[in-house]
Amino acid sequence: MTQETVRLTVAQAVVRFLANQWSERDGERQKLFAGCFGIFGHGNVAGIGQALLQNELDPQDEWLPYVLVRNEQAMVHTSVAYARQKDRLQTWACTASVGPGSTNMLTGAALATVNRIPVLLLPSGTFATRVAAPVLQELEVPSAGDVTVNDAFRPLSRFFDRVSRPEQLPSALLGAMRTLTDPVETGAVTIALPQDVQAEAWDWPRELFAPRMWHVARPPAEASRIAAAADLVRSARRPLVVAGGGVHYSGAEAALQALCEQTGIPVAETQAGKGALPHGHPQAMGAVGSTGTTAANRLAAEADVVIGVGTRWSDFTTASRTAFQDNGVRFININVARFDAGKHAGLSVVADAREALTALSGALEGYAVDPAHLERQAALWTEWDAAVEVAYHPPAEVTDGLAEGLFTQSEVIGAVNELIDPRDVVVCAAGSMPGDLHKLWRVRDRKGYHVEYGYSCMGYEIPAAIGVRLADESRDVFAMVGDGGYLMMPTELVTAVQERVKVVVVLVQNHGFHSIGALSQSLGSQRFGTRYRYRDEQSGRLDGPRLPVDLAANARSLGAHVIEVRDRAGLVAAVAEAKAAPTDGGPVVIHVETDPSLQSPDSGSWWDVPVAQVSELDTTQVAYAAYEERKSTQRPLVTPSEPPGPPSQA
Ligand SMILES: Cc1ncc(C[n+]2csc(CCOP(=O)(O)OP(=O)(O)O)c2C)c(N)n1
Ligand SMILES: [Mg+2]
Repeated sequence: MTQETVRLTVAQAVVRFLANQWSERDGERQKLFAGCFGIFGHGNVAGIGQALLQNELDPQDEWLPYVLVRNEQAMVHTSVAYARQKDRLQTWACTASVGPGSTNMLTGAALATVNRIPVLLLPSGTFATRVAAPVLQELEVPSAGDVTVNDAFRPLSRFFDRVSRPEQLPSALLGAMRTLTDPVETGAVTIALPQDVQAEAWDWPRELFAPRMWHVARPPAEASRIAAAADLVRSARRPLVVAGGGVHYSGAEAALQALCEQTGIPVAETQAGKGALPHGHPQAMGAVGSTGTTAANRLAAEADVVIGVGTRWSDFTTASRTAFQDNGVRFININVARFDAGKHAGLSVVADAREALTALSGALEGYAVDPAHLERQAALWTEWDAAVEVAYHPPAEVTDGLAEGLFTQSEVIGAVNELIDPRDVVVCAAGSMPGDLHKLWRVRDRKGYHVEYGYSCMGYEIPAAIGVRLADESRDVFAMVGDGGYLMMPTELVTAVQERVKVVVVLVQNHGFHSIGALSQSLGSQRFGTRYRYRDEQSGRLDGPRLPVDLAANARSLGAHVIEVRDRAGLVAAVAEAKAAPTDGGPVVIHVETDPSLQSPDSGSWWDVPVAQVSELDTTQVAYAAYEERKSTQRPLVTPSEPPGPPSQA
């Protein structure tokens, strides 16, 4: 019997295939792709573009909605944010033109892979046949005829393929879907599609387009690993859980809460893990590490056993390996990825977080921390939370010192936190705000906190807010963005206008890079090159007057509804107005000015950034001395978590 085939171009086959992919976990099913973002140019306009048009006019079986964006990097951010909000069960495809359109996606690819969030990238390539080479935007490598700019995606992608012949497409597509839906492997997935191949026709087996379900696994832990982990916890006097993003992606919040309530073990949170326990839970100690709370960092410094759950142990989490100061501190790493589970010489429990935490609760029956430890947690938290309250509501002696119309950043964070709904989502990525949010934001819903701090990419905020909103229209989304971050990527406000997506952007104007300025100063570099100023005619340096930049007018010109805050009553009114804005009314921008000299409360933690070892500047020499002192507190974190014991008898 001859096989039934269907004649389509490669691009038509890609679109039809993607529209028919589904994911499933715990019996819940959803489309794997909500749609396709893109910008057309040569390469995709007549390939994927033609296929998307045909699909929109006559979706045949399934529709893959197309959304035009303004910047290719941004569309990857939007897809990542969407996928994160959907616990990695659903994402978008991104199509871009040959050359710069495609390489604009590289930063987004790196961000997706670093954060382990699925996104499908479809860069276009120059002619596979090379008959007209070099075409516009073609990279010519004299020593290697088959290299294109798209090879730059290889190290950034968890799966990469280039379809140079139509016959290669099915295996490329299946490999891409497998990677996107694998909790261990997921990240940026790239299928490079040369422009001629996109438009080439082929007879495809009809079953290629049959609806396909991709099961997202929950691998359980080996029983012996749970037993070993439980033994180690039982030996601990001062255990601590560090909850990472894996707690959220696995939906393990309730399992974590049950474990902590049963045992009294306190929980500290990474950026991606924040909100693992709701604010106010007795075991919730908040942020840990360089941007941590005094409570979590004190417990971390003293901990003898640390249970990392779904964390990649970034330097911000470990305060560059100074957070854990107990000499014999040992780690248990619950992680679906063996790579992460092996870090810090930990006892590795390779498993889905929810499965492993549930099993660990069972194995820890009868175990609880000392009641004195519970009291200590409560006292430490009360002390920190009082500091947050003051930061949210600065006393008159602080506010009186501020110039007219200026706020502290903590005050702005506090106002937004207190005035929005518990289910609303805060979005952020770079600048001084992520650290402040990590410390200060009170999370009241498991999906209420979305700070991208794996790649900490300026410009993520606005496109990401759109992604979060598209993923869940029942929540308002508040993107907190600095003036530096805003200037990197205001463009997607236009996309939000086009799609009538309600996102609220809180644009914090402080005339430059407060974060890097403070970092520079602490390293002895005198805030060099971090302020937005005119170049002074006399000094020749960037220390002239402030620039006459009006970001409120800029946002307004892009079609956003802009509210400019001028006083305290105005701040409250602005948030209320944004909340009340129509759900399909497009973006709202709240423009507020802050005085960056007033910092948020600090836990005295550290982040390792090298200082010049020799310098003519006094400031750098002083900073280097301080640096060496801090360096001496770094720990290698190599204590074996499992002593070998005697050899087994044969
Ligand atoms: C794309 C990108 N470029 C550079 C950096 C390094 N960086 C981190 S924060 C920052 C300044 C951010 O300025 P702004 O958004 O105004 O926030 P503020 O520091 O003033 O709070 C820079 C340049 C980065 N994280 N991302
Ligand atoms: Mg700034």
